[in-house]
Amino acid sequence: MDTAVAPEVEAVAADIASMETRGAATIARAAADALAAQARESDAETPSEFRAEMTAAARTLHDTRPTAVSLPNALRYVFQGMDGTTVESLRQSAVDSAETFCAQLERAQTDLGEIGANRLRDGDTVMTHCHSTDALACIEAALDQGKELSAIVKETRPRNQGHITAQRLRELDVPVTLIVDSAARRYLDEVDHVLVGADSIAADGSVINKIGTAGLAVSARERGVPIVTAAQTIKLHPDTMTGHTVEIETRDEAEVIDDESRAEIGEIEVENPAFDVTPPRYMDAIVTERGQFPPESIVTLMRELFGEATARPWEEPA
Ligand code: RUB
Repeated sequence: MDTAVAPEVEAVAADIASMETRGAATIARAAADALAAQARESDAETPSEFRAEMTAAARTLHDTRPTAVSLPNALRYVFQGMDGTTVESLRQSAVDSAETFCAQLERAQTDLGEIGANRLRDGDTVMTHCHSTDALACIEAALDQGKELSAIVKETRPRNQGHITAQRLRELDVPVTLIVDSAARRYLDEVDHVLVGADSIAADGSVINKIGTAGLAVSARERGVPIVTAAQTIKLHPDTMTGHTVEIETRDEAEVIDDESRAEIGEIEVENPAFDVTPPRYMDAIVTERGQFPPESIVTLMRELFGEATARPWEEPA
């Protein structure tokens, strides 16, 4: 039997898959909102029908992009709060749970920003990679504290999310220098901090973020420039506590090279991994809304937050 998935869920899933909606925190919010829409729009007649619809919606959202754990963590959160013996009570609790999740998400980013801002001093220059709302929250909080900052922004091929960062920073009146990714090492001598976000953080403290982060971290360490990951706790990947690895998304080859240029070159392989893994030894700190952690100690926070429970509501039998 095909279980009804609300058109809004299908639309949100399509936007996440196409990266119209992108960035781990934004994806998490969109997924929670979509589950709330599913709950509101459901015309299920029995609690089990309602749960089956919610599971189908969760699966549709879950199967869009594999690397950012904020997505399954958002789904888990909404399902944990969904409780009741009638369709109405299930509906209301799911909607409430999604709303609480989104409110917490916003608060976490603000709190994290204030903690991250403490690392930045007046007059500092920050290098960024990709576009991370968590990283930007740290810069924004530092500006609110009256500090003046400037930024060197890596364009972040192939999708150029650095352009979004540059635009946001200009809206905040921060002077921006845009560079190509391969110029990063040269400009590291001119920066005081490297600030990146995360899609997932593994139990050993590895940071999974936009491709290019790992190379940047190695270069930053070699140049003696501190590099920090700004990541809300929804980026902590519970499955990695039991030995699972984080799946790295591979995207369309056409993001790397257009068909015409490719044909001119001749027969080549093209690969387009979207994320990479920065080992904990190359990262100075992970800043969360719960404080700043040396990467190797993040597992203590993960145990506290998740215990051993890693429910997978999108896999429940419908
Ligand atoms: C986005 C990316 C960002 C993290 C953190 O990749 O790698 O650094 O998602 O973002 P993509 P945020 O553009 O492929 O989604 O701090 O906003 O959650």
